[in-house]
Amino acid sequence: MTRNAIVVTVLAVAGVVVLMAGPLRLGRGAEAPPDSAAQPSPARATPVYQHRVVRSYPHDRKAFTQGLVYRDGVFYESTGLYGESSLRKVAIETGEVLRRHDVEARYFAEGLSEWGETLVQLTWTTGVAIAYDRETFNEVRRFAYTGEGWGLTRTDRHLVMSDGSATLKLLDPSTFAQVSTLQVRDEHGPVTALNELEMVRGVIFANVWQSYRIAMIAPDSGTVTGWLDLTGLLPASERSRVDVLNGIAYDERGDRLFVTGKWWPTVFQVEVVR
Ligand SMILES: [Ca+2]
Repeated sequence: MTRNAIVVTVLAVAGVVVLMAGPLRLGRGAEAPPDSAAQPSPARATPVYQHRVVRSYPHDRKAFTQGLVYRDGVFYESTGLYGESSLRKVAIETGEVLRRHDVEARYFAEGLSEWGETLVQLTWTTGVAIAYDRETFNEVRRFAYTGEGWGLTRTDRHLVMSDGSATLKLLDPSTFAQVSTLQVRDEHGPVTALNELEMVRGVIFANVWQSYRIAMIAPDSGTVTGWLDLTGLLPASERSRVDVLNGIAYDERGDRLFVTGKWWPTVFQVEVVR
């Protein structure tokens, strides 16, 4: 066989193989699932977790809750509205107010976080954060911030402040200077109306204003890694004369997650059902 004859033979065999393989490939393609690996994959849907109520505790119906913190067996609570704003120390089991400081009537108190031996309270649009001694509620100092202050929590190094947008601000706790920001988003884009905050085992929980949802936010990227759906948490019989869900506290040692709302009669201990 000449060299040319070998080449022709090889090409002919290859052609037959291609002809045979053609229909075979088409057949296999038709059987493949619609979203095969060859297609660009859509953004993954963020998981939505349900909740289970573990226990219920009484809550002051006159508390327009803006911030809730757990520490050493009690709640610390910030309540809003002009002329009604307060800082409170509250017994969990009974809802009894153990200590109360009334905030000046020109301030609408907002988010609350602990830092060291102090409690730090925001005042919505007035750009003033007030630090109190946690034991005595005596004012220790004031900080200035720009923009609105809604929710407040902390990491190991920073305070984390929401302002109703999709941006969380990381603040230097000794000066309130803005260190960086976190853009919170899920697969649909920015997640706005972030309100009360709580750090829960390294994840920032943020309840979304006027909804029954809590976004679970990765603190390094701002990505919402899960949604906690609290729909139906407040029984229908308790929904009169209440405002929205607002208030998240976490007992790290007891692994207890607490949520409540503005003027709600109840603080719920809830479990995330995964
Ligand atoms: Ca909180």
